[in-house]
Amino acid sequence: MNLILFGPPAAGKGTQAKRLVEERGMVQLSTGDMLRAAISSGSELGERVKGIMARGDLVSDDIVIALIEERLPEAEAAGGAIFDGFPRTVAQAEALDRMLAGRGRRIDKVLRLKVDDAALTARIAKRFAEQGRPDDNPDSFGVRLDAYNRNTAPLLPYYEAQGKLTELDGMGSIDEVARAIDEALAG
Ligand code: B4P
Repeated sequence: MNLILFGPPAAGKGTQAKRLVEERGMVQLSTGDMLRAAISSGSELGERVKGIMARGDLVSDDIVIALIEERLPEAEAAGGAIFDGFPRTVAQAEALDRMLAGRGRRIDKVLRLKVDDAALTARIAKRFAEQGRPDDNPDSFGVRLDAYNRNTAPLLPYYEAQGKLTELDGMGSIDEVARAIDEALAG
């Protein structure tokens, strides 16, 4: 199964993807994690994206599409992937469909975690206080939310038209959201 976890920044995509990896052995393809790994390694790619991410802006489509393409064989070998934080633009969604179709695959489900802005802001303020992630500062988080509303939310009709979209309440506890995801995957 190829699954997209969809939602605004801090909706819990990474949190839930990691649980699904542990419980179901699925492969998580998180462009955010891949970009942060590039920054930590001090690679040329990391240097290019560091400032963009710290500001809260989206990294260019070419970069994230190439990162995903590189990992698709691994996901295919494992029987599918959880796409976490990708796609974030219409161009990325179209590229993903093309890359999967080229391998005789497709996206099976898109699970949207719905969380209101006040709850997102509270989660990120907590993580910023605890971990100090550079893009969790209030200014950058505002930019991230704005990027979601302008570039990523317009993908919802794209997946709805394909009959793949399931809307889930992402406001509950991590365990409650996990149960809602498991029910959606069973259905
Ligand atoms: P990401 O790493 O993808 O995003 P994230 O904001 O961390 O969101 P996520 O939804 O995974 O939240 P999490 O589970 O961690 O992106 C970071 C940046 O990378 C982007 O701004 C952009 O610059 C770049 N980027 C990545 N992909 C890109 C792409 N495709 N195109 C262009 N640029 C890209 O949860 C957040 C917090 O909430 C955690 O502290 C967690 O413990 C807590 N939490 C989770 N669920 C909760 C719950 N149910 N209740 C209470 N707290 C909860």
